[in-house]
Amino acid sequence: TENYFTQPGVANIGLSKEDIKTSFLEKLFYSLGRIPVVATKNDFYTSLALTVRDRVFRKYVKSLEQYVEEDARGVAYLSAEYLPGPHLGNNLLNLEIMEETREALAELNLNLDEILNEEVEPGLGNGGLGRLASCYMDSLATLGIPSIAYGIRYEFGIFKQEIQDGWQIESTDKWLHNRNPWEVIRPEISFEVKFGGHTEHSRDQDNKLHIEWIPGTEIKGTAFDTPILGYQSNAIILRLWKAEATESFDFAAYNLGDYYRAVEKKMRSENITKVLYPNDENLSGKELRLKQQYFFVCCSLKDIIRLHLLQGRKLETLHEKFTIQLNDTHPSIAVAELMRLLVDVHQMGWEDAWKVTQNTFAYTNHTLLPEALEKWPVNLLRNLLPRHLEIIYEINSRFITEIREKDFSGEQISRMFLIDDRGEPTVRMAHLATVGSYKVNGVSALHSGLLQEQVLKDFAQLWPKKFTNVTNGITHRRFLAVSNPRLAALISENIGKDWLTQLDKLKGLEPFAANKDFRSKWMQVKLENKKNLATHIKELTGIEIKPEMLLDIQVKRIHEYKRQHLKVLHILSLYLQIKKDKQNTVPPTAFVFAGKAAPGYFMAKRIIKLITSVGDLINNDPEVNGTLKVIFLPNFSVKLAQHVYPGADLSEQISMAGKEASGTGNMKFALNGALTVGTLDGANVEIREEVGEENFFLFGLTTEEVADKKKQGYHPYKIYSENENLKRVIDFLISDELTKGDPELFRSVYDNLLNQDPYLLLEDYQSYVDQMENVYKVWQDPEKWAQMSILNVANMGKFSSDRSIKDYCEKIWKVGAVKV
Ligand code: 26Y
Repeated sequence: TENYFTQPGVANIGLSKEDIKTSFLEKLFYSLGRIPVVATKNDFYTSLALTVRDRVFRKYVKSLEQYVEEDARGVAYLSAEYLPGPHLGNNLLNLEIMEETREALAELNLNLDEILNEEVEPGLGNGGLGRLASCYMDSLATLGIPSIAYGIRYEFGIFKQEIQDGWQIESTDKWLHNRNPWEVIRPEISFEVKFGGHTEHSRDQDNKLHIEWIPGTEIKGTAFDTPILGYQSNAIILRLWKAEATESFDFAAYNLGDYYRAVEKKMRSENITKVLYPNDENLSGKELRLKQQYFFVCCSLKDIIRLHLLQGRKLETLHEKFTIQLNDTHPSIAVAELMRLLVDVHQMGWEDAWKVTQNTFAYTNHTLLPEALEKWPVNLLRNLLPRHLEIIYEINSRFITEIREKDFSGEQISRMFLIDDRGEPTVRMAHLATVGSYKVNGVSALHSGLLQEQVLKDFAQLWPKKFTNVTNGITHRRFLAVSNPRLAALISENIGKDWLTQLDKLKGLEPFAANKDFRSKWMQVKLENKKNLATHIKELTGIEIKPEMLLDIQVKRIHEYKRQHLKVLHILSLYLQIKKDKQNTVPPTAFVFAGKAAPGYFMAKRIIKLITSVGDLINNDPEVNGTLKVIFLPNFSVKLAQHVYPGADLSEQISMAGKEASGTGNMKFALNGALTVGTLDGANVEIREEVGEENFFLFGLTTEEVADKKKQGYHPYKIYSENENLKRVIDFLISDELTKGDPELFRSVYDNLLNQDPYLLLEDYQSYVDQMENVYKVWQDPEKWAQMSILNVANMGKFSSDRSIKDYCEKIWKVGAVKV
C-alpha cells in the first residue's frame, strides 16, 4: 500500500494546510454535491469529517497490516455501551493537524470551532461504563495494542433531556438524522442470529451426541465500522451491529403472497437495535434487552472466529490468539454462546471447548449494588435461548461437581450456584461470567477488595488468583488536551509535551506550585475557562453567573447513592443562614448540577425537581443578592462535559462510601485543576493518596463505618432531632416556601430521609457541612487554592487510561504492543 499512497494524485491524504483545504473542497463538491455559497454548516462539518476520516482510515489500514503480518495476539472488547463523544476534535488532535485545519478553514472564511460544534455525538451509553469503554479504545489505539471493540449500533441513543417546569422530560435522540460521516457499513460482514424454538438431541453411528437448535426466528446483524485513532499512532475499529431481517425470511413470506407480513417481520427484527435502555441499575426481565445482549454477542463471537480462521488457525488455539474482555455482565451470555459455537457448530468436545472458553474470557465488574447485578429468569432464557439454558445448566452441574470435592459448606455451594432458585428461578450472570473467565477485576482498589469480600466472596476463596484490580483511568488527551487547550498550552510551555503520551510527566509541574507568577497564569487560565462555562450556562438556562464565583459542580447520573440531595441539603443550610440568621458568610458560589435520571426512577426524578425548585427560590431571592446560584444544566453529554470540567473549581464526589465502584468524573475534574470534596469511595481513595491528603477535602464515614452503622441499627430520626441546623433544613423540604402550595411535592424525599435514609445523608451531613466551611476558608486564600490546584494536576499521572490499559495488558491479557 505504501507505493499506492505515495503515487502523485492517487489519494490526497496529506496533512498540510493546502492538502486539507483541497480535500475539504473535494468532499464538499463530490461527496455532497455542494458549492460553498449554498452549503450549510452541517455540510461543512460533514466535508471536514470525511476529510479527516480518510486520513484516519489510512492509519487504520497500516495498523491492520501490521497486526496481520505479526500474527499478533489481540483483544476483543465486548461492551453493550460506548460514549465516544464528538470524534472530530479528537481526531484532529491525534493527527496533529488542529492548527493546519483551523488555518485552512480560515482561508475559506470558516471558523473551526463553529464547525466542531456542529457534531452530534453518539450517545450509545448511559454513563461511566460506556465512557470508560471509549477511553479504553483511545488508549488501546495510542498504545498500539491489536484490538477490536464490539457493540450495538442503537438507532436511538440515550434520551435527550429537557427541563420543563423543573421536571425532566425525555425525548428521542435522533443522532443519525444528519447521517454519520464516521462510520462505514460492511454489508459483507453480517451474521445470522437465531432466537426461540427448541433443541433436538440425536446420536450418530458412533454414538456421538449431536444437538441441534431449531430456532423460531432468525435475524441478521450487519457490521458498521468506526475508526478510532490513537495519538500519533494506530487506529482501531469500533464495530457496531445493526439488526435487520434475513433475506430468507422476507422471501418465504413474500412467496406466500403475504407481503405485509414480510415487512412487519422486517420491522420487528430491526427493533432489536432500535433503542438503548436508559437504565443504569435495576432492569428486571426485559426480553428485548436480553435479545440485544445475545444479538451483539453472537455476531461478535462469529466475527472473532471468522478472523481467527481467516488467519489459517485452528479453533483449539482461539485463546492463544484472542482474549475477550466482558464489560460487566451485559455480554456475559458469550460464555454459553462460545460453548455452543465450539461444541454444536464446530464439533469440539465439551472439555476442550470449556478449556478454550475459560481461557478466552475475562470479566470486569462495575457494581456492587444488588439491584444492578443482572439476573435473567430461567423461563425467559428457555423461550429465547433454549440451547444456551441447557449449556448453562451443564456448566452449573460440572461446576458443582468440582466444588463438592473442595472444602465448601453446603450453604456456600448453594450460594455459588449459577441458578438462583429461591423464588422465580434466575441465572446469576455475574456467576456465569466468573466461572467462564480466567480473570475477574474490579475498577478501583476499594471496589476490587469489596468484590472479593462481598459479592464474589466464595469464588475468591475458590480461585484467589483469578481476582485482581485494575483502577479505571481516563484519556487525558480528550479530557485535557482537546477540551482544555488553554491549560494544555500552559502545561506544555513549562514542562514540554511529553505528558500527552506519559501523563506521569505532569509531576514536573510540582515545583511550579511555589511560583507566584505561574500560579497567577494558572488561575488566569481557570478564569478564562470559567467565562466560557458561564456563557454555556447562560445559553442553556438563561441564568447569569459571575465567572469570579466559586464554581461548585456535581455532574453524573442522578442516583440516590451518589447523593445529589446531600448537596441540596447543604445549599439549603446556606440559604437558611442568609434568610433566618441574617448572616451571609458564604463566598459567592454557583452550584452546578447536571445528569440524567432513568425515566422510571421516581426518586431520581424528584431529586431533579428538588434541585430546580431550590434554584428557582434562591436565584430570584433579592436577599441572596446574587451570592448563591443553583443551576441544573440540561442534557449532560460528553460534549457538554468537555466545557464543564475545565471551568470547575470544586468537584463534588460525595457518594456513600462503598457504593461508587470507581467514578471517573472525579478524575476528569482533578485533571483540570478542580479540588475535590469527597468521601472515601471508589477511586477517590486513590486520588487522595496521589494528590496528598492536604490537597483533598475529605468527609464522611468510611466503608467499614457504614457497615457498622447499619449493623448497629441506623436511626436517622435521632440525628435529625439532635441537630437543629439539620432539622431546619429537612423541615424546609416540605415548607410552603419551597413547595409553593404543593406540600406533597418533596414529601417522599423527606419521608425517605427521616425513616430509612439508606445512603446515610443525615449521618454524613454535619461532617460535610464542616468540611465545606473549610473549603470556603481555603477559597478566601487564592494563592493557597492555586497551589493546591496545581498539585492536584501534577499528581494525576496514575489516572490516565494509558496506565489502565497497560495494567490490563500485563495483569490480565498478556498482550503486547505492535507499533506502526
Ligand atoms: C443491567 C443494566 C440495567 C445496566 C446498564 C448500565 C447496569 C449498569 C449500567 C452501568 C453501570 C455503570 O456505568 N457503572 C459505573 O461504571 C464506571 C466505570 O467503571 C464506574 O466508574 C462507576 O463507579 C460505576 O457506577
